[in-house]
Amino acid sequence: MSSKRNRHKTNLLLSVLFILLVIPAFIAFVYFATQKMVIGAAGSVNYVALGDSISAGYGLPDSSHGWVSTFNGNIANDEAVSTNLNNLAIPSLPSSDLLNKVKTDTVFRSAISSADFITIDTGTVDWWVARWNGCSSSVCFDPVLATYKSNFDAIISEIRTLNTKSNLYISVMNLYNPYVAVDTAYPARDQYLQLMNSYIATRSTSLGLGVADVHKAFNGASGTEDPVAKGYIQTDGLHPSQTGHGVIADVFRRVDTDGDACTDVKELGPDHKLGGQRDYKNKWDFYSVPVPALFAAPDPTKVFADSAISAADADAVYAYFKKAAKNGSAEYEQDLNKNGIKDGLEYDRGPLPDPSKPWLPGPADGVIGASDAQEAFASFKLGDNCTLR
Ligand SMILES: [Ca+2]
Ligand SMILES: [Ca+2]
Ligand SMILES: [Ca+2]
Ligand SMILES: [Ca+2]
Repeated sequence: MSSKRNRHKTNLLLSVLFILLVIPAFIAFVYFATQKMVIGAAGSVNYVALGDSISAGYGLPDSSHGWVSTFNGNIANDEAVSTNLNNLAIPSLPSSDLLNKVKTDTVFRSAISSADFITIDTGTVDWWVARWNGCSSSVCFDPVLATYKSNFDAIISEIRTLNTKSNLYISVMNLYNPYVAVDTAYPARDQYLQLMNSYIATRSTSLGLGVADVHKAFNGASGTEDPVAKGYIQTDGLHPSQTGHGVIADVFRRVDTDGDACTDVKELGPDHKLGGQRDYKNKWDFYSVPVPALFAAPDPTKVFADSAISAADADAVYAYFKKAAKNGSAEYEQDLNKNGIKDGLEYDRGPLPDPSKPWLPGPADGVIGASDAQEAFASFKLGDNCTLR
């Protein structure tokens, strides 16, 4: 009898244990598995590369090591997402042919319509063909430039018609000049290349595109540096070498359109802790400030906001609050780090536009209050950091 009672007791105990431990564990397992699936689905990014031989990786020992593949890996790494790369670049494709592809090719149109990231390199072939034909003056370059401008606008317009996602990101590579050292007798060639680049810069600003300033990386800020001498060009004298491809990928990766120390790629990501869930066209949505407070810095000309938010950022904001800094006050109006931005604006933010997103400060409201310091401190506590790793 006693053994029967014991068995009964054991069974009862096992049932209780089952209810208390196994069922909740199973529910938790199902819950987290579902969450993971949801995050995985949201974290997948479609990247489409449009362009010519530069994006196609022409002439490389292994074209899968071109800048497009590297940049695709950068997106995955920087945003902690999975990516689907569709490289549709075609060697020798001038801008007119790219426009035609975008307008009529079903493969292109389908890929564009579901893209999250699009990179474009176009114009090099237009310019190169004119040069190859011996063009060295405005007579033959003017029509090339006019056609390019019109194609550029039409390509972007068609892409935006096909894909109306609010977070579609398009970044455009400008043109480098591989012949800068050999074309010194024909200045019009470089002048027109730079006119094409000016157009890319102007239109990209008004259309909200990122610009990868490859020209600056290859030809320097002066435009006169020789990329061949830097080892960026293959022996054909035109296409980027493996080193050159690495440089191009890095330029695309580091594009920071609004200049808030978080890259466009980072800001577009799904995780605010990595710098994501932000706007790459809003300079004030990452609460990093110059540290220490500029008015207290031994050499303020060397102090700028960086890509990490620490307790010291909140301290610096608080220091401006203690100075009662506001529109019109000395500390607010001066520009001690000489970056062309009133120091007060660099520390000032407004109330959170969306309290469910405490990492997204509101625009400056003219007063650096204790609440500003609290917002900065909240961002620090959340651990937001957009540093590239
Ligand atoms: Ca940025
Ligand atoms: Ca931003
Ligand atoms: Ca300043
Ligand atoms: Ca404020």
